[in-house]
Amino acid sequence: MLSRLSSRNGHGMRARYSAFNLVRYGIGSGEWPRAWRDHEMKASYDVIIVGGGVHGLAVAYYLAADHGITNVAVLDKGYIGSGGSGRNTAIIRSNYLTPEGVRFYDRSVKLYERLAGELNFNVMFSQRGHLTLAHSDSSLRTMHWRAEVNKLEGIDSEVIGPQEIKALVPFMDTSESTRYPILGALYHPPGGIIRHDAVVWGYARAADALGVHIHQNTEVTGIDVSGGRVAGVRTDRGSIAAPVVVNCTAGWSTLISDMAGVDMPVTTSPLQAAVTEPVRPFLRPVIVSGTLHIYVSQTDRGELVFGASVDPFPSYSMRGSLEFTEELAGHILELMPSLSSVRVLRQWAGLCDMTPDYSPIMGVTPVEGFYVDVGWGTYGFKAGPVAGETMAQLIATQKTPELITAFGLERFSRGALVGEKGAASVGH
Ligand code: PYC
Repeated sequence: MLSRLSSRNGHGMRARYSAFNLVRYGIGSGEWPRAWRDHEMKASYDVIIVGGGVHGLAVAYYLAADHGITNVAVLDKGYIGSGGSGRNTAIIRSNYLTPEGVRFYDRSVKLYERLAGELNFNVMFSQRGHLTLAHSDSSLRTMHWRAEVNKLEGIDSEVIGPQEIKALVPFMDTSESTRYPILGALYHPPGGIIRHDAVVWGYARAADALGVHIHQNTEVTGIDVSGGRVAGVRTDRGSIAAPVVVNCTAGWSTLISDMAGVDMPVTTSPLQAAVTEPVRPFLRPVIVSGTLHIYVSQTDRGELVFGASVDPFPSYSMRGSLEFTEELAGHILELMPSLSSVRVLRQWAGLCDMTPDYSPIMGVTPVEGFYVDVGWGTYGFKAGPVAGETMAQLIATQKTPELITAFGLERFSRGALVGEKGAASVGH
């Protein structure tokens, strides 16, 4: 496996990276080759992908690996992974509420499970379990609902009680004397955390090795449409022709779609997160409390990664705020008073493109050749692989894969929403 980069559907190729290289470049005096290269921008490509996060890079990778479509450019106005892919809290799970959501995110978990081997890149996927706490009868009811839908779809999820929670997280106060006693939790053993930048770099390296061009610091300023068909994009480095353009942006998805004349029912709000100094490993599962508006996990380096609610206003700001830190600390200490002397090191925000039903918008648009993979709200990173795989299949075959038929843009005019708010880890 070490010397194979990808063997999906026979489009595999030899990797430039192998165990031999580890000795040659790690111990010897050779220089490690660049993981992905800079290229001259061509005048035309078969497919242009706007957005160099996990979604855009995954679409490029699966186009090349699964379908042999390699004349592909990925454009990012910054560096790859500098948007939502580098700003999320890297939680992976498939314990959703709707059958459509469960099936879709389960495929992503399966792809993530084999990603390190497939890309020959350690993405550090740690399936340490995921607990969504219930502090009220109504949230316990939703946990039971999710558990039943999950089980029907073959997903490992069940509702457990305070004693079982205590066995999984011994330091947590599960007594009845707290302000918000824990009544139970949805326990999802396959859930966990991953190293988000490694996923971005792994897809970028694999896509590059298969012939994809990655153009960083290349901002799309316009999209050319002629006779109802997409014709190409304009960028701050010149124009590029292409019969297929895919909008894989987060935060700017409405602005990019507007350039093609396609309206998106999306509003954009920041979601803040924070990380502490490293402490001894003491927390194995990911813990989410909707009532307390927090989620927390401990990384392999020992840092605690926290998040809370989406900021209650639309904005493109990606800065942290004192209000957030204050509220976060208050809520964390309700749940884990012993963390009172742990210091927060950094905080930041990512942009969440919220749709009316909290499900994504994926597939074709009224402009022929213009595709969207947007509207991910607070669920985007975990969907990267399955979004890449299904969008690549749609572009290559012109047939919408079963897994994403429910997520088309036209569902808003049909009133066929896929309500996924009940599966949020994040307060809204
Ligand atoms: O859906 O698991 C989730 C999540 C955590 C943080 C943001 N979204």
